Amino acid sequence: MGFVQDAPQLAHPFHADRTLNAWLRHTLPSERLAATRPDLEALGDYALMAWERRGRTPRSEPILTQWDAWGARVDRIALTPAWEEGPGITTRHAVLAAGHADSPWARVEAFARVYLYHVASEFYCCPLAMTDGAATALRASGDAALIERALPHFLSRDPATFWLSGQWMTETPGGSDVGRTETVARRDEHGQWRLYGRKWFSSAVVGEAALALARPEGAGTGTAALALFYVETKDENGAWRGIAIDRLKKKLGTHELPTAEIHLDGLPATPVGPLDHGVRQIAPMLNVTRTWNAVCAVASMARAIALARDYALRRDAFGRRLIEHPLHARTLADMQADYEAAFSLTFYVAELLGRTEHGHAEAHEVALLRLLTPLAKLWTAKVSIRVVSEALECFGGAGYIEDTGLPQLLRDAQVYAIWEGTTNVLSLDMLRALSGGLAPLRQAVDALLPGDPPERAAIVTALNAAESLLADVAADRAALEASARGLAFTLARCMA
Ligand code: MFK
Ligand code: FAD
Repeated sequence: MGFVQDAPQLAHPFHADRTLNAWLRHTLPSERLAATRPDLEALGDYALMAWERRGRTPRSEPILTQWDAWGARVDRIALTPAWEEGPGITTRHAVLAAGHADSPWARVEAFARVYLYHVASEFYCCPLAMTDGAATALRASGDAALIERALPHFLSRDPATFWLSGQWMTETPGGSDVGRTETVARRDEHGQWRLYGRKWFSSAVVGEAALALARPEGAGTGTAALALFYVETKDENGAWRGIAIDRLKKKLGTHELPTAEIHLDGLPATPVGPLDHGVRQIAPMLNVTRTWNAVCAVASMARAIALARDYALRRDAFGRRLIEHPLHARTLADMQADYEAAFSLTFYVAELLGRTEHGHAEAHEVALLRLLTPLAKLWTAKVSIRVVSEALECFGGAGYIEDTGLPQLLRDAQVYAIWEGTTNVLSLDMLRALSGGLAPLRQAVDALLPGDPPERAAIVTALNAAESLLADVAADRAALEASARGLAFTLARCMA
């Protein structure tokens, strides 16, 4: 046999990640970092184990069995090994629960865990994100009975009592425009609300609960007439409660994630808040899942770059290691710069979220959080597709070959820009959040770049240009919307 290339080796995702470690040292008080470290180490170990296992084991996907041998409708979903391990690893290391601890650092400590766990989780982080979002939305609703019922499960540290929640918004007429929701909520003869309709993308169909948008019977059309409902998917015997799983979707990526099309036929439901303005009620969930999305997009970049960097130390071309070629080294450095900027923006949002939730944020920081959440989501999604694609090219032909595990990274990255609000929808959401102008961004730049560092002038110039563009198009809604994506990219780049 002739030459055989060494495979890239994954360095320990926690120990070897100088960006994460530097940020944690900079952000967390030392005693909190010391208390968090064992979970971060363990999640790094798990990520390493999962990557090595992936190289040895053929990939599997969830399988839906709709009928049993005797003709009964069962709708059973067999999950992949990483998903079977999900509840155990998640609860043991408080991947979700840590974010709800009583501390302004809670979100920082939780999102560091998410970042380390995400790629190994095979998108178990998708329902985790939605569960975190559901916990946040229920808390915000102030509904004591629902909080008491669901939060002990959502935030459980015991796999036996841990529940996942779905987020059922998208229907066939609209995923962005949820005002077109067709699912109807109707009271039965006992006064129990029940849901009837079809949810077109349900990614946590294996979850025990969900928050679902539906239109109370007789309510008007449009978004404001929607209500938000809490549902539990199975009865005490484990049978579906008025839910049929029509099929699992065949997707470009996220293959381990069971994303289902479902029909609801009398699913019992409890209103969350008043029987209208359901989108307003679910908004805290949207903002939390969008933050998870940004963290996971950054985690995908980190993984792709770590592998590409290692490979550059092992692969020879033209008499030298790849890393010794100035242009290849420059390519990797540019990817690293994009990733570090995306990381900084995302984890700054995590810091702001924790501070805001615990009443430690100043007024301009609350406005900043509202504005930076869609910007971080839309920006990191796009950068991650670009950086992961570039990382595949760093392997040459091997980057295109399935059993290297690399193509999956690119297929998976594509989803970050689509779900939880597409790039355009989030650019328009930025316009909603910008109604007070750029002042929160300018205050952040002043706080983050004290003195007169060289990058400050360029950022201020870009913000000035964005502000005058906004002023030019403010009176013309069509022009404003057409400019929204460009504006969002400019503002996100400035803040990153
Ligand atoms: C591993 C990675 C982890 C990530 C997990 C991801 C899992 C993926 C699962 C999904 O994809 S779940 C489905 C996600 N779907 C979306 O994100 C929907 C995208 N569409 C939008 O975001 C639209 O902008 C939206 C439906 C929210 C609103 O459309 P409308 O019909 O134009 O509503 P409108 O009247 O502008 O807003 C209704 C209210 O919500 C307003 O408040 P008021 O009633 O008080 O006036 C808005 O201000 C408020 N609102 C909207 N977005 C908000 C918000 N409030 C706070 N934050 C927001 N982001
Ligand atoms: P559309 O809303 O039809 O959008 C089509 C295009 O039009 C997009 O490019 C969009 O940016 C653009 N567009 C729409 N409105 C505007 C506008 N006003 N201005 C400019 N451009 C606009 N949903 C759930 O509810 N729960 C889930 O668990 C879930 N899981 C998912 C899992 C996967 C793998 C995927 C891919 C999707 C999942 N979704 C889920 C659905 C997802 O949230 C929607 O696909 C997404 O919100 C877009 O909605 P849509 O598909 O109807 O596209």
